[in-house]
Amino acid sequence: MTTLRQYLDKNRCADDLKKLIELIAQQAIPIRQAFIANQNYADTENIYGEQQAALDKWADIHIINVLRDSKLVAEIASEEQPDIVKIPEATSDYAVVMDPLDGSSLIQVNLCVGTIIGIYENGSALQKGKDLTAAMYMLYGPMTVLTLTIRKGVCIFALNEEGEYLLMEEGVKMPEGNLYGTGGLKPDWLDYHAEFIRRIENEGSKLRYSGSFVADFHQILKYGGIYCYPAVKGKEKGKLRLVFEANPLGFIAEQAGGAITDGKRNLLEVKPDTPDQKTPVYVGSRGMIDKIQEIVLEYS
Ligand code: AHM
Ligand code: MG
Repeated sequence: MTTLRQYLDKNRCADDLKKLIELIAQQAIPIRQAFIANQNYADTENIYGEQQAALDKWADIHIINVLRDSKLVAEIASEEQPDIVKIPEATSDYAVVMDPLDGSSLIQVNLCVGTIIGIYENGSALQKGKDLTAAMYMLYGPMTVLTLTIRKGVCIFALNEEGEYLLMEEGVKMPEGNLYGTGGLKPDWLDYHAEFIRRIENEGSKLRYSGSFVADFHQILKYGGIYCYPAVKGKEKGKLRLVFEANPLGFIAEQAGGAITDGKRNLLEVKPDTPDQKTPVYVGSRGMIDKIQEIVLEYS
């Protein structure tokens, strides 16, 4: 079977990028081991006013330390940090954007959560999603799975007992499926979103929503459909963050033939102003994205 190293070599991945991807992917092992000791909530909130899980903080500090020691990364923008972390002693100029532990409300119920990563060249974390050099996520489910793109399509690896990632699928294509998940309380949905959900339900779409974006995205990647975290009354920007969550997963979606939008525009074209910028998110199969954009137009 092809290992992660063999895949990166075969695809002529630059040396430092290869080291960086492998280094990050390996952190799935200590992060998984930290689940038992970090089950509870910490007594702190992140800058979004969300209570931090102990594992959120543990994974955040762990990955930042590993990246700092590697000297491969000049800047890190993390969902759990108030500011961009600068590493002046770095010898490479990659920038990493990350959600160290996405889906943290599910840690205590042992449902699937993951680590989301985007990698840019040229030292800056505040770039458009379409300019990502690589995007990946590790999913801590029954298996530890790595989904990766280095701008050459999407592939999925699984971690074996020897700590080696083995290629399970290459050239992953997101089908036109019928799964959907949506965040936001129903009474707070805006009219266009309610209409979209009504239409796709009438057309046979089936609800699948766990509360972990990365896990919900993974099943959309495999089976097709749409994941939504919409604008809602009183929260016109929704909940999810453009830089740490939407862009890496949207980039993977696009590499697999899917798309991402805020309802009006391709999110990968949006230049972030600040690391903590929020955005409504619709990500999934091409046909679903076309449909929500048509409905938004009808209602505007
Ligand atoms: P997190 O990064 O702190 O886990 O927050 C983001 C999560 C997403 O993974 C998930 O889709 C969403 O928040 C769930 O929110 P809600 O509980 O409002 O449905
Ligand atoms: Mg998150």
